Amino acid sequence: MFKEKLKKYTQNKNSLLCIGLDCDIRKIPPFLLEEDDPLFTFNREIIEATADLAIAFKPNIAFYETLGPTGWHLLEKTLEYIPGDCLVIADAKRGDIGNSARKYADLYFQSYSFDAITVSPYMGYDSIQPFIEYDDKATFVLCLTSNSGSHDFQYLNSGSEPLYLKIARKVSEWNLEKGNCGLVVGATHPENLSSIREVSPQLPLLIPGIGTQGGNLKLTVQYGTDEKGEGALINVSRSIIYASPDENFAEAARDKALEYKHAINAIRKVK
Ligand code: NUP
Repeated sequence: MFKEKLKKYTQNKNSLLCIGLDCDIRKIPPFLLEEDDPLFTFNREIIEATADLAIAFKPNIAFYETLGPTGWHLLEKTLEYIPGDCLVIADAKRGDIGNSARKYADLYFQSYSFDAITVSPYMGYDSIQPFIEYDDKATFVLCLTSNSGSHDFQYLNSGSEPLYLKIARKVSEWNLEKGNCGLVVGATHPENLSSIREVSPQLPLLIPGIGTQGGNLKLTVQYGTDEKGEGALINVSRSIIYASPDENFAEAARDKALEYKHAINAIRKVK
């Protein structure tokens, strides 16, 4: 079960850190371009250098799909390389009518053995139910995203509350079925995290937006974690994996990951 694994890894590793594997041929250290498979070498080195500090890795599927068949192969090889004591989250943001959503669910949870996936709530329950049916996996529903466009729809008033809170409430209801839902909330809206936590105290939160996007780490950890200082996965992608463009890139990524892990824990402690 995802929630048990999350708790166990959080406690065993004393960490909330999730590392985003958003590998990009234009951003990896140039010396790697001489390798047979530069992106795999990059992912492998990053995973090796940071796996003991992270409770999860989160490949954003766009960075793999963009390469066509080679990308799916890269994803496969990368997944094989991630150790068993790390959760693996497919940041795929899927959502479609039930009949089609089932195919996405089977792809990520059966053909590939991801522990969790991100999905869009826009098409409603039947578009998400096929993911929830996999009771040992987790389904993280976009609630309040980190980008500026989040203001276009997510804050719209839906009755007595903004849409993002309605989503948090609905997902809490869906969670009653199998206890395997979560929410995605951007670290760029830390002040809204506390109301989301209030509405959904039992849901794990996947929180991207720290580092390059400028999210507020202190408030994110304070408001995003549960009463035990757990129940959140704080994602950092570019600020860790591209910490250095030089031969020491993996070491630099490890240093950054350690820095984030410690910074998060220092805030958890005084929460
Ligand atoms: O609201 C969201 N914001 C966000 O950045 C939801 C996401 N899933 N993400 C993803 O998290 C984004 O697509 C990227 O894969 C990662 C953040 O990357 P970075 O800004 O730490 O490099």
